[in-house]
Amino acid sequence: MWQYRTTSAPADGNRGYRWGVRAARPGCMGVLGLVEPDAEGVRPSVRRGVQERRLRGLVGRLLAAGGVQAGRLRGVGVGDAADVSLDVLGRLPFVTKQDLWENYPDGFQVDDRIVCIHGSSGTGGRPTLISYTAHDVDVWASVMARALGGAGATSRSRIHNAYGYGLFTGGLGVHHGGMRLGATVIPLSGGMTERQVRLIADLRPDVLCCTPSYAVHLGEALRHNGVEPSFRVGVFGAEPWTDGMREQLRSLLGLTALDIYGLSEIIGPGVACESLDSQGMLNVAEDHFLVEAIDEQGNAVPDGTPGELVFTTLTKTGMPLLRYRSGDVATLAGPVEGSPRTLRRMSKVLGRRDDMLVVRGVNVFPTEIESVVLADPRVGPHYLIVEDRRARPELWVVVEGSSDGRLADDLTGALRERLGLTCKVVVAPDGTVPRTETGKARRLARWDEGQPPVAGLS
Ligand code: DLL
Repeated sequence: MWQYRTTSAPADGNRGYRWGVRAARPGCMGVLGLVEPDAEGVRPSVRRGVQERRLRGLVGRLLAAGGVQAGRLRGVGVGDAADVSLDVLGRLPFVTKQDLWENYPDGFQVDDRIVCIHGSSGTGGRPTLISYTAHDVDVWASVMARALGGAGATSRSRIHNAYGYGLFTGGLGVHHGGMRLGATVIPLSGGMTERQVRLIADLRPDVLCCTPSYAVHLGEALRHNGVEPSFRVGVFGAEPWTDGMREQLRSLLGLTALDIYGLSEIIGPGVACESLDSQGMLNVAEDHFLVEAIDEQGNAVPDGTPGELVFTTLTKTGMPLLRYRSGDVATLAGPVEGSPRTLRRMSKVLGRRDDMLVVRGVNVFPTEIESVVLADPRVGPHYLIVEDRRARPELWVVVEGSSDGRLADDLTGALRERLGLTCKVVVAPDGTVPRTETGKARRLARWDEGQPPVAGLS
């Protein structure tokens, strides 16, 4: 059990899925129709049948390709697709990031009709590369169109896309999905903020897509330049963020901030996304990406219990993965009762298995600290957690804010209450914490020796 202190055309040839973008009324941002009703809105028992058929299709493809995953399947006695069902999923072998590294660059590719490659630089700068067939890109466009549609985007939307374009999946993932929806995508990529401000002033886009940290940066730049934001909704992901930050984004940018989750290994953004009606959780595109949550021993945890997310790419053909351990910890839940969306949901990512800090025996996820820090209105959106490992392990939390003399003490108390741990809180002047011009925020630094990662620590 995790010990921490928070409370398109399917690959199996199934043509039953109708393609139907149901455009919402312009200006309507309430509970919207589904982009793919036959996928998002079917009875869970019907979907289960689709998943099982696709799981067999996947296992058949892997066995036929004869690669690493085929060897492992045979190792547990699976020699034929008919040997598997959803009921025995828990007995099938896992794939890990380590496996991908050991078979770098393309040892997990099982189809040579590759049309593009994406990836991430990942932990310690070791790249992970993922090959996509045209079919995979089609699946990606489809799940991203659903994600944007669920957030209220329509064919009349203008999507300001400030996720990075390139090897990173953020930019092109939103691009494919926005175009599939019939919306207008403005491909800004990250950085060159002055130009972004100018285009927001000129084009008045209604949907903002970027990392939450860049959204804050952009919001500050708009304010600085006296440009009124035009957004109604923001689809923010690629890094952890909390409900506290949701409020900050709302007040800075005047939008409803929704969370989007994904990882290159599985497809990129669009594995799961919050919709306006999903009550703070993210709908998992589980007809394409079967999801499990497991404990440290690899056993399934019940809904509502934090576990590591494991994904199986049911329909991918270029580099499909069976039971890929994401390292991301979240809880799972069924659909909102009575909702037209019948997909299973995941919570916001609570932390990463490998980011969990163990400080003097207490396990802490950085997101827990964020939710305490950002709940205090005296604190700005920029903060940095420093894990001081020089002698006696300490946690420093550097925030920006106007110190009224009590802020550091109040935060120390609130953090102690939440984490059961005394942190050293430093209130620093505006601009102390490094800003992200683009890409993912760095909110956690390790201090092993020498100079502190940010001024003001001793
Ligand atoms: O970050 C894909 C993505 C792009 C998702 C744009 C959402 C928006 P990678 O670069 O491979 O892919 O990084 C994947 O980022 O395993 C998580 O640890 C983290 N991550 C992604 N989305 C979220 C999120 C993209 N919404 C890794 N909340 C994942 C928390 C997230 N962490």
